[in-house]
Amino acid sequence: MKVTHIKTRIISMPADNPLVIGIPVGDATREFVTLELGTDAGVEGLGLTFFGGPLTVALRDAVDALGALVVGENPLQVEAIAAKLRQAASGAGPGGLFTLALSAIDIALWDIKGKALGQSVHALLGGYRDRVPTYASGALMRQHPTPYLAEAGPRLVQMGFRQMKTQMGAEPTVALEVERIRVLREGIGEHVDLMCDINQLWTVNQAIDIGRRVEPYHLFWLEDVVAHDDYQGLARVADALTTPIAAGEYQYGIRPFRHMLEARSIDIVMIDLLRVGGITQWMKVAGMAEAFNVPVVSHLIPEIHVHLMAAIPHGLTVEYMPWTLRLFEETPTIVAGQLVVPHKPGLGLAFAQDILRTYQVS
Ligand code: SMN
Ligand code: MG
Repeated sequence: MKVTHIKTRIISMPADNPLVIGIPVGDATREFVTLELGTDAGVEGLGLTFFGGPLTVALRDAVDALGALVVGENPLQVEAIAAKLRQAASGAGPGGLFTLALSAIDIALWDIKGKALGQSVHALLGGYRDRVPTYASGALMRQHPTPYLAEAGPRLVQMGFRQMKTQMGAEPTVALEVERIRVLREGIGEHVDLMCDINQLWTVNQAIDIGRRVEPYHLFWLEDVVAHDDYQGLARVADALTTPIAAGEYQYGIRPFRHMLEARSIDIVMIDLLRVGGITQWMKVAGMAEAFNVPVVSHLIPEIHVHLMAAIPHGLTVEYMPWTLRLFEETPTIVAGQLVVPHKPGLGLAFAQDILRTYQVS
């Protein structure tokens, strides 16, 4: 089998989140680069990537340029293709646009592999379980005022979520930061898991101070409390708090995870499918985490991450950030707070052609 053609598109969609109710998005948009990789066997794989912001056009160009080098290759030889692309791109990796573009191709190759073999990607990667816990994300963000959280948290529980994530890092005082967590915990009760993301906004001392003050509300994890590459600083926070510390979404490639794990910076590894380099690299980090006895969680793109998190024995939960759902005809359902793993060959996804037609800008 050989790759015969590639097609990329830039999709610009309204920046909404179906879990956010009562807050208009205005005219904000979110950009995605989609990839369709065709083969001489008639099997087609799909991939996607983003994080381009104003560089989305450059990201699409990068996928096109790398994709052109994949034409003629055997799509089942995923590592060989990645090695060829790395070498061709010279020093343009391991971070940034090169890796984001490589990820789209890697994802499409795994989709092809699954379809060609008649197996789901989840089965090819390990097939550990059929359902994975999931948590509501993006609905309780730091720009939403505390009274909104008091309404939105219980609403997510009514929708069936048993886990949800909020954010801190933008309130003017420590007391107001803590108040957000107190109000949310009171609203959702004791038996719902509550995570909190700081997105690198605190110093080590702030993280220890505020982290200690919110310990009575037993957060499921505190995420990215300080700069993503301050491994020693993160380790100080992790030592000082009982609350598990999660990080990893900002890391490019696999090697930074080695340093985080060696420094004992984190209690939970969060892997971003696009920044790590696609499915192939995601699984390597998951293996590294397992060797350190540290659980794994995913970042964004729940439709694809469901396969990966269901393949490994030490996955905690899939982030249900519903940004990409509308790109696809059908996405995994949630039953009793768990995502159901699709059993169709490959990723079990098909781009929604009407959405592509409506929102394609290039
Ligand atoms: C996040 C990061 C990037 C885009 C959206 C949301 C956030 C998360 O850090 O963990 O969901
Ligand atoms: Mg995060």
